[in-house]
Amino acid sequence: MPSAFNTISAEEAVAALGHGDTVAFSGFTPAGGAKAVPRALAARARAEHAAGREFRVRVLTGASSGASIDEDLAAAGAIAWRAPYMSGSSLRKAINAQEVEYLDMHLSHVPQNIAFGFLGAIDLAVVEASEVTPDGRVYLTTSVGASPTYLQHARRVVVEINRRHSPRLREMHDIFVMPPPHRRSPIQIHDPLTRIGVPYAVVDPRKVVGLVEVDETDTVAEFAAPDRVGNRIAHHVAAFLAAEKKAGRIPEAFLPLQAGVGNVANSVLGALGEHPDIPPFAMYTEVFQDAMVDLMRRGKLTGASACSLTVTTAKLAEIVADMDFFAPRIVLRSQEISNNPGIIRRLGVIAMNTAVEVDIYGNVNSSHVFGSDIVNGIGGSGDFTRNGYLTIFMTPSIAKQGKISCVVPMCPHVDSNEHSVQVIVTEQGLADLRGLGPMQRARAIIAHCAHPDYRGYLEDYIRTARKGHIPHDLTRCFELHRRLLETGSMHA
Ligand code: 0RQ
Repeated sequence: MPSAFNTISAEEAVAALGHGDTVAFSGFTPAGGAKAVPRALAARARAEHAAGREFRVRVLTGASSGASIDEDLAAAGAIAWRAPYMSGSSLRKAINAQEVEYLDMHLSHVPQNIAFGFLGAIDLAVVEASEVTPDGRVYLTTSVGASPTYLQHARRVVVEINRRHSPRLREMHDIFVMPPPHRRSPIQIHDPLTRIGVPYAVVDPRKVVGLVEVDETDTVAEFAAPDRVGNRIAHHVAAFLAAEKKAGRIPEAFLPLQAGVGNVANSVLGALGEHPDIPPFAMYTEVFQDAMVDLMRRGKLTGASACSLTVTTAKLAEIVADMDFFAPRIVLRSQEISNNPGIIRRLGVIAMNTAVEVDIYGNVNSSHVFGSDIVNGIGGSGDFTRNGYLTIFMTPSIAKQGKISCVVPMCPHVDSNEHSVQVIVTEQGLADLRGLGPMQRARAIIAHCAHPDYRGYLEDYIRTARKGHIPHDLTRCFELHRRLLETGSMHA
């Protein structure tokens, strides 16, 4: 069928953009991200800079992005402002050098903040799809993210039609855009696989300035093979959840799991899959990742709700080749729904995320080294941690060959606080903080999670700290961090 829209080049797609404009790209992780247009935008920025003209744009995505945004566009000096999450090394450097303003947000908040103009107007949305119909149905690819909202609110829209992706991916999509408050009814999701929407996002066809033809895979990196530390953490988590079930605090049918991205989360899923006392389970999570494909095939993972299919090219090919099996078992939703606090609370999700460091009272830093240098961002970890039934944070007890203790007296930046964090796990062991006051938490975290090299220091800290509900010594609470800055190690 001939398309109702013009095919344009990626260069034409960015020709009308001006300095200071806001561009919203599809993509949640590299999955389903716009590819050709951000590269053309990087080239345009380089040309403008070479001609001595200022040219930087404000950039939104669903979450992190593929290389063409957080690497190429950032390296071209084309980004002035970025939200809501990122994970590229070029962009990280520019943010920490204060060359780019970065707004680190709970991912579930993005669509509403856009709809109500908290983040300003969107001049152009660039969204990857497998098809757009003349009446404006946009069939997205490997992620939903915030694309339905970007399509709705952008002044102009370019659709990257990516021929590489199977049109059958739409069978997994369940797209529902929440009406504004005060006209919201309860969201009728009672099971991770409940569907409440339609398989397409909607755009006003009059806003579509053109289609850009693309034929490229997502660039999702392979996971490293699980290492000893990851395996120990995974073992502790699996044993804990099995014991919770035995104690009747998790029902026989189990509860849906959420797992953050990364090697540790991948190892934990693998360990849960192997554990004889963990029954088949479902996931209500943000990112569908590689380990979940095998778990699903083995019947250990019965179904998953997510916002993106962040899988390697080989795994995606496996899924697409067997859509009759996978499509009924995977639902891809917008981030407003995949990370929705009300649904997470209702379903009783077990949230498992990774920390940069934790403190002895149970506060978690997921995002800023020394309290100042961004690593990636809070991502969806806060959405799930604040609202989960059981909320678990995992981290190795030490980093950089032991020069850093990941258990410290006070986190210099807090993403998830002592009121939300219930369990902390390192390769040393697991601290169950439920029901414990601050001193009890400190003793449990030091005894079970801190590395033996740092336990003495932390015990001394609570012994000598100023008494109070939460004992602290304001002259020493960042002593480990100061040592690290001054000498390159937290060791005395
Ligand atoms: O540095 O890369 O130079 O070796 O920090 O550490 O151990 O490789 O950690 O890749 O599992 O990521 C929290 C960043 C962990 C991630 C974080 C150094 C360490 C290394 C990375 P090198 P690891 P991982 C939903 C969930 C927030 C978002 C989230 C994250 C580097 O999990 O971004 O949870 N989470 N989203 O050596 C200084 C410390 C350190 C340290 C480690 N205490 N001080 N440096 N490092 N601990 C998903 C989405 O929202 C999409």
